[in-house]
Amino acid sequence: MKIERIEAIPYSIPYARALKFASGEVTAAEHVLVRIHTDTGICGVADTPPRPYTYGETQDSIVSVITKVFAPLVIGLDPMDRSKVQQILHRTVNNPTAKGAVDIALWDIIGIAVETPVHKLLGGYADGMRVSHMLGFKPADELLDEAQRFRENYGITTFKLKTGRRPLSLDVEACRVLREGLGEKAEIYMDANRGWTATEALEVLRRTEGLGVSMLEEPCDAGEVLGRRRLVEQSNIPIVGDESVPTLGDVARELLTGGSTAVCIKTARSGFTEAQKILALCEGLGVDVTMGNQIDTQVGSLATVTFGAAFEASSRRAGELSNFLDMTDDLLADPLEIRGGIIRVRETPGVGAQIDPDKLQKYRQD
Ligand code: MUC
Ligand code: MG
Repeated sequence: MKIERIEAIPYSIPYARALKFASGEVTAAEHVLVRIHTDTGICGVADTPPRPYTYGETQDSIVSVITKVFAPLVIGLDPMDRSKVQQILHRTVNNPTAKGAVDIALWDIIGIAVETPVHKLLGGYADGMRVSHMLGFKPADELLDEAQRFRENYGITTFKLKTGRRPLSLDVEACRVLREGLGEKAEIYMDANRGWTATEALEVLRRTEGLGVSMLEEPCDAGEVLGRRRLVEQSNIPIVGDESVPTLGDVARELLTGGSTAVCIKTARSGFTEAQKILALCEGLGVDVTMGNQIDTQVGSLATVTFGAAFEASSRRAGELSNFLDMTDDLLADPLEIRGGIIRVRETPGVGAQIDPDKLQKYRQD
């Protein structure tokens, strides 16, 4: 089997409600759908979310690097030779979500070719994942309304609160209102997207003590090394690296230098091949992981659950898998469902993301 052609299709689907966080805001899924075609007729699919404020990628840059840089290098290769493809892609620096999508699309091809679901090829640990819902910036009473609605409608009991606002009291108050309104059983953790300094983050930890916050993700810029290390040393809860750990090498560096004590894995930026290496590194070191969200569509969320459910260590915690519910539409022909707080993997060969051709036609921008 040979890779014959690669499509990188920009599209835009509006969100019903904007999601705001410390590093940006998303009002539409202006993503890139990647399709890798082979000479056997098998086609692999993956979704790519441009996040300029995190990786410096834009919709245009993703289309460009895939069609002009990656495609000429990998056309003609066997999709089974994932390591060879990885080696070639990594000659180009950065562009993590463009590389991640190529890798996921290749896994999709392999699963279809061997008539096996990719979650089984990867590890087959579980057939689904518990879901965590990410709450963007809003007044505290609206956050509680949203969390209660998601608990009622979908059975979700884990919530990631976007923080990093100033004044800090906005986020402290949001934590207090959520804890009081949701009760002791709900899991609540915070993600500041580098919105604070280390000193501000320590102040928030002090003021939220007793509210049962389970983790704090990317509180400040990990590049401010001494402040970050001081924060990690003084924190009683795991400090999760996200933007600071997009690659295997970054994960190793941040863990070894005391920048983080837990790691967020995102298949959108690591694909399945590098995500496996990151997971193994964390497992070997006894470091907790979370399966994160890149404000993914259903196509992207299906990739996350496919990987997360495949291993014990990645399915211990709830994965961030629900933000597609705020989109007005999606490209997936057979929509994802969250029932009893769980999303199931697909038992069809590959990753299982069948694209609705009419929807793609409607939303594509090329
Ligand atoms: C996160 O965990 O930081 C915010 C933007 C994005 O792409 O992902 C997020 C969630
Ligand atoms: Mg994050």
